[in-house]
Formats: sequence, structure tokens, C-alpha cells
Amino acid sequence: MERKQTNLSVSVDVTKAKDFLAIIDTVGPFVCLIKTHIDIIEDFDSTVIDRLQELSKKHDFLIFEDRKFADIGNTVALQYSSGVYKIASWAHITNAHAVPGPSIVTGLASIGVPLQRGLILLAEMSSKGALTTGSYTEDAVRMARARRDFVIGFIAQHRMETIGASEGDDLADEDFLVLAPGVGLDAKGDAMGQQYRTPEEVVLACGCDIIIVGRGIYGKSDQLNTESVEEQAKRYRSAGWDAYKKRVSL
Ligand code: BMP
Repeated sequence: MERKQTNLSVSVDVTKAKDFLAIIDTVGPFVCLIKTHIDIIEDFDSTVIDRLQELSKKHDFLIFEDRKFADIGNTVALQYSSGVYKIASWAHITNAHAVPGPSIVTGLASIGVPLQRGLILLAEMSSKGALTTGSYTEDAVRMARARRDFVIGFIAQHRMETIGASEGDDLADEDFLVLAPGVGLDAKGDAMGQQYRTPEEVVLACGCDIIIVGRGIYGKSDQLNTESVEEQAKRYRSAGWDAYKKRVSL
């Protein structure tokens, strides 16, 4: 983030490998992180991963596969390491729901820690009516605190610092990243329950670190226009970074 002066992560939710790679090559210079849903690509083969890794080196960004694991430890270890996508072999970061309890982190860590991967826990979701509130969010934060060798942060809508802490917990050196999806400058939501807030609200008012933006940058994927994608990436990058600079200088 510091090196590239950006706290923008672009979520590349398109179904054709060509569009997926074209968007990444276009936004690459402006992001710290590319977020993928690899299982929505219709013409997937292993060359997509080779090219994604080349782009990650070319533009200096990390790769975050938004897999949202949600099963028992043994199953998620297999889903993370094996199958068609072999996520652990290429995604620097992935994420998991806290709903199965600490065993999900144990299962994923058995694969991810030896590969020096990082895990993000979903502590809050951006969708309307999300059940990720109150004691669920607190327990997700406690799960992260118990595995700081692997859990590096949260998907959330607010800073998590003191949430779920008990008296006597030493939080002085705690520095979890907070990645916030549901960010848009032009819309307040979509027709399926997504809710958007501005970078300013998310980063400055709520203390999140990274903004995750999908459709706000590439619009509707069947009308891909790389010039507009680049323009929007620059726009979100400045809005996110300005809010971040304001927050850290407060
Ligand atoms: P968009 O900006 O187009 O609404 O995309 C948001 C992205 O972030 C999607 O890939 C979605 O799966 C993800 N996401 C989210 O919107 N809310 C959450 O709480 C967690 C997510 O991972």
C-alpha cells in the first residue's frame, strides 16, 4: 500500500478469462490487491493462473481469492489445496466465514501456513440484513486473535480493534487489516441487497484500511471499456488514498 500509495482492491467479477485479464492489466498499476472469484470464469484453465501471476509481478499487487470457505477443517483443507483451482498454490490471501468455529482456521492453516499465505475472516458483511452482527462479529475477532500466525485481517464494515477484547488482553501490537467491500461513489446499492458506502465513509469515518470495488470500476462486464476502467480505477484510488491519508494524519 505504501509503495504504490494505494488502498484500492479491485474485485474482478467477470466470467470470461479475456475480460478478467484485461481488467487486471488495466487496473494493476492502481491497486494493492486484486480480488478474484475464480470459479465464475467460464473458460478457466491453468493458463489463466499463469497470466494472473505474471500480472501480479508486473504490477506489484497481491492476489486475494474470495473463496469464503465455510466447512469443517478437513474439508476446507482439501478445498483450499486441491480440486480444479488449487487456490493455495497461487492466492496470497483467501478468506473464510467464522461460522464453523476455530476448526476452520486450523484446517486452512495446515495448508496455508507452510506456504506463507494469509487468511481473512468475514466479521461483517455488506449485504442488507446480514447476520454477521453483535456476538458473531466479536467471536470472529476472537478467532483471529487466537491465530495471528495466519489470520491477517477481516472483511468488515468498521475497524475491529477493541471488538471482542476481554479485560487484560494485550492489544498494543495488534494491527489487523480491515478490508471493506460494498464501496461505490455513484450508487447506494444494487437490486440484490448489496449496499454501498463512499470511500470517505468507509475509511475515514469507520476506520477500514482497504476499499474493495467491483462494478463501480468496470460497470457491466458485457460492455467492457478499458479506458473507462482505467479512469474509474484512478478515481477510486485517489478517493480511497485521500481518505486514508486524512485518517492516519488525524
Ligand atoms: P461490487 O463492488 O461489484 O458490489 O462487488 C463487491 C465484491 O465484494 C463481490 O465480489 C462480493 O462477493 C464481495 N463481498 C461483498 O460485496 N460483501 C461482503 O460482505 C463480502 C464480500 O466478499
